[in-house]
Amino acid sequence: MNTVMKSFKDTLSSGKNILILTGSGISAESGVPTFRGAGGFWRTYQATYLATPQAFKANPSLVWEFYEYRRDLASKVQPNKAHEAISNFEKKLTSQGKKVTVVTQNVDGLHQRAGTKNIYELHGSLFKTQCTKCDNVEVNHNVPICPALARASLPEQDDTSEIPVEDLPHCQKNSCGGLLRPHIVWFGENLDEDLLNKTEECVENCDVCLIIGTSSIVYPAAMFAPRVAERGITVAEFNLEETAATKSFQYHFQGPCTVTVTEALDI
Ligand code: BV8
Ligand code: ZN
Repeated sequence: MNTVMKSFKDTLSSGKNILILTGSGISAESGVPTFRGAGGFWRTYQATYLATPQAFKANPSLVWEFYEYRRDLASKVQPNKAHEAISNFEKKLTSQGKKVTVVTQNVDGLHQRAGTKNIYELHGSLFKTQCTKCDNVEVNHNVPICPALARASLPEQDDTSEIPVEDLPHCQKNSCGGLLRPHIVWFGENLDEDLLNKTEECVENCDVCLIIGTSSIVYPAAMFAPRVAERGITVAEFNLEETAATKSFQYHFQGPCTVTVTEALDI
């Protein structure tokens, strides 16, 4: 093991309150495209357009096709060694009376399927819906979520969808009948206040921080790890390449996170 990794692991071994921040890069080796990679959603399908309240208002069927495609994909892939390493690390440290918190930007649910318990999904979940009329939020793992979306595929460049709005998922709570939307934070939407407060508390109290598989471009998620570093706390970045935030961190471990994270958490 190289001396830099050894020195990080020594620091990690004395940590009692570990914050682990993750982005889409941690799910890449499971087969979930990242937002900026070659097959990324954004480059090809303008997710920055589709992941907005404006797009949903203008064309709810197109946005639902985009999300059903991702629900189908996420339900078919498996957590990878990096997700598993984090889950095993949490179990081990918790048994020693220490605390591990995962704060993820991901909406694919792979951390939870790998067994992670203490997790905040900053940007929501592909497997939760919220009602546009009564705001009811529900877990929904049905794939397809409704018959009309059974053949959802990534929408082509032309922004059309033949699915009539009445065939999209609607609220079953009481007799509401409101149109459902994915329980996802879209661009231009605020994050959940309670989740933000809990994340801020971790940022202020953690004694070691890992930031894994994120380009640190999207705010406010991108500001947490630099805030930890400003407190003089050790932050280690795990990424295939340097990012916008690398210069703020004490450690940068380059490579696929199934290798680097697995090694780092094996303490
Ligand atoms: C907000 C859910 C207050 C959706 C997501 C103009 C108008 C309005 C807002 C803004 C504006 N300009 C800027 C903003 C703020 C905006 C923002 O940050 N925009 C960006 C584009 C600059 N933020 C917001 O709008 C947020 N809300 O600010 O509210 C407000 C309100 C009104 C007006 C102003 C402000 C809400 C942001 C949440 C958006 N929702 N997700 C969905 O999933 O469909 S964001 C989504 O993209 C992800 O959740 C994630 O956060 C982000 C993608 O980033 P990454 O996860 O980092 O993925 P990426 O592909 O970029 O990078 C992958 C990394 O992994 C790479 O570095 C790669 O090298 C690495 N990697 C790849 N493979 C591996 C690997 N590393 C290791 N191993 C590997 N194998
Ligand atoms: Zn409702």
